[in-house]
Amino acid sequence: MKRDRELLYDLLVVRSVEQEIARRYSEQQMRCPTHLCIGQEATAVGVCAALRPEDVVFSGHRSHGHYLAKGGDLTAMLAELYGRGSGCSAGKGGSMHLVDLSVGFLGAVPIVGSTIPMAVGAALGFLLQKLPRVSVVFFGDAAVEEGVTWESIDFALLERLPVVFVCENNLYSVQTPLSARQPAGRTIAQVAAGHGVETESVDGNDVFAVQRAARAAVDRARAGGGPTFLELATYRHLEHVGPNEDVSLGYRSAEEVEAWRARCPVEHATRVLLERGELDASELDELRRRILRDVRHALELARDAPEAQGSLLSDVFASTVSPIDGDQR
Ligand SMILES: Cc1ncc(C[n+]2csc(CCOP(=O)(O)OP(=O)(O)O)c2C)c(N)n1
Ligand SMILES: [Mg+2]
Repeated sequence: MKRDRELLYDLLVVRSVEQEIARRYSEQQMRCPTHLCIGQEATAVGVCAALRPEDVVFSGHRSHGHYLAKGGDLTAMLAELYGRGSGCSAGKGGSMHLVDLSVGFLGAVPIVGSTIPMAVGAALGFLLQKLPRVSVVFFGDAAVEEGVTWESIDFALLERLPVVFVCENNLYSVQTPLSARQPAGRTIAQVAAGHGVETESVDGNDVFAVQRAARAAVDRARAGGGPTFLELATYRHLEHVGPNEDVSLGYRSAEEVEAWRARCPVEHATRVLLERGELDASELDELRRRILRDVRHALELARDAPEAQGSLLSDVFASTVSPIDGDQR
């Protein structure tokens, strides 16, 4: 568990990193599609705060917050976005293929739903090896429309695996709202509970509530109580992919975006700590300045690092396949 001040610090870091990426993106030096998590930071920070270093985390296409909250190396992440050899995937994966094995961030994969069975596999490994470790997977509301999600949950239930399924429900899959994808009058949490998995719905923009719910789920998993499904209600402020606002596209209203911006997770945590007198305005300014300086320093290191070298076929399982004769194995 982290103290409330530490949670705020982590939120400020993730927000600052995302804002700086957004600011630099138009320079055209980061050449990978980039899904920012501005507006959703509390899910990553709250859940990861409930974990031990030896626990593991999986994620999908919108993974910066998850990677950073688990302790992933910032410069290596930014170098990955810049396609540098020092990137966490050697500059060949980009924003959607983050990994930092040293802190248990076992990986992000952009195929929707694909890391859910991987997280279940890691949890099975922990059970078989009798290791008191927990596996967590973050996914969006679109992943509950993939069959593999429910197959994975069924198996996790059957084997009472130490895994926590974290659904970040931001109401949209790209530009399609849940209401156009799911039958009316049924929530994701109800579908999960219908499968028999312990389920909790939480305000995903309240980092304190997220940490509490995650802690209960993680403790249960570690104690042999099996999996939990957390549905965290949240909202992305910017476009699905890229650094821009997108109200002009017309798939969501300005009023809706405004209403969720008013529930910003970073502002919420800031307000709570200021009101409690655990932080004052000048400390906050100083904290923000220090974080921004460190983030900009990391960005410069990443940007100025040498470009990725070597073959695209190195570091992949299929490295024995010739690019000319694909049948040769
Ligand atoms: C299996 C699969 N189908 C389609 C896509 C294309 N795609 C990329 S992101 C995305 C939407 C994902 O929405 P959600 O899971 O709710 O996450 P969010 O982007 O809202 O964070 C889709 C359909 C994909 N990557 N993988
Ligand atoms: Mg979504």
